[in-house]
Amino acid sequence: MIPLLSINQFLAKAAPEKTDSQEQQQFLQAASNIIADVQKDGDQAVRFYIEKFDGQAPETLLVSEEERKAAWDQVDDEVIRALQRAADNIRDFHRKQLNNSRMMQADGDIISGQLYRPIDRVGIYVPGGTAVYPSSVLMNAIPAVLAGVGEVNMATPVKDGEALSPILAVAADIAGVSNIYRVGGVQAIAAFAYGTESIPKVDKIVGPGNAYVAAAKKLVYGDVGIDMIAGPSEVAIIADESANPIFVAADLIAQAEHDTIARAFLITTSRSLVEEVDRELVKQCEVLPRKDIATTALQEKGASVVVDTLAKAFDVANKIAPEHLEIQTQDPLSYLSKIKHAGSVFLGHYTPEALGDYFAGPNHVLPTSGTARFSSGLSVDDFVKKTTYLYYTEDALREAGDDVVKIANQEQLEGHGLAVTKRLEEK
Ligand code: HSO
Ligand code: ZN
Repeated sequence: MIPLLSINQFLAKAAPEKTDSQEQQQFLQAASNIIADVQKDGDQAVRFYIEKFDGQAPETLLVSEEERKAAWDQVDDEVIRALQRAADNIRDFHRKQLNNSRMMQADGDIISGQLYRPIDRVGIYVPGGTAVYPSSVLMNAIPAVLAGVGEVNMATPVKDGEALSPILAVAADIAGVSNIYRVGGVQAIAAFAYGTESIPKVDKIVGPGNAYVAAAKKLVYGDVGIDMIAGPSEVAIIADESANPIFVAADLIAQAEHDTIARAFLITTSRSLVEEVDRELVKQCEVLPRKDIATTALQEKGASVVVDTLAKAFDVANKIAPEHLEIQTQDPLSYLSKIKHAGSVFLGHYTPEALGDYFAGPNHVLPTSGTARFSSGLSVDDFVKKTTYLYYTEDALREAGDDVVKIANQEQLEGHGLAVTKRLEEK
């Protein structure tokens, strides 16, 4: 079910998909027209595009307090408790990422340091469509709230002006979301980027979305901050002969069921495991509600490869820089030092990615398509800015003055040098 490839074929298949530039241009063009309209006509344009893409526009874009309260009665109590426990774990993990403002140097004559300050307002985009992901609400909003963001706004589409999915409303409450707006797609990104009569302009937009949303985020970047441009979700599993084929297959499927373009890779030192996993994939897919999606993804986007040693397996995984990396081997913790590029890592036979997707604490908004080579998953750092500061006494400036003037002269910026010498000549 999942093709077994040579190392070179495997690396070629696992390489980030080339963005077909013509297709990309179409997404960008469509997004840019909508953005221009929302910038010009505000709510009126937002409503026009909601009607065009999602059917009837809701009476009010903002979800009322009453509707948010009512949602709690429509969600099973046990589900609410599971979400609360997940939120507690996510909060505990992300709280430890918080940095304090600090002084770097304080010797009397010179004081310097760094302030950490939260972003004032953020917009969290939560996709609609076939799947509703309350876990993504928790993952995006909790780090923002912990970082001290003043206003966490959320936008999500609804079909035909209907009520918001109650579980998204409950997750938003648990996470501490301030306002929820019933709008999706490019029009939501544009509204967050430039503001409309009813939707506030934010300073940063985070959260995944489809190709149009990704194009819109690219276009508004600069006027607002964005977190990342997310591609199809991926997992790479490194497994040795100790791995259980049932577990390996289950985790490949958990990835593949996301989307027909989701990518699931197996890198193993055991040829017999490949065969056993493949048999399991067929068996487990058979009874899966999203069987068609998972099967397509496994066959078309998935791959397995057999390598001689685990060292080679890590080489291959580091080249892919996967969003998720699972290590289903003996003594998994001993391999931490071998990991160079990966979004998030799951160690051992009893740590499925699903644990991290929903519950354990680390974030599930992660760099895809090889971007783990240079970027990281969502964290509280995405919601704070660092401001440096400096204080010099006259004596300290005298000490540094000559050097500053020399560099200023090299840059032919005499005014810079004068800003120093004028002060030192005064007396
Ligand atoms: N695996 C997805 C996150 C997710 N899974 C949400 C289930 N719900 C991307 O990391
Ligand atoms: Zn998932």
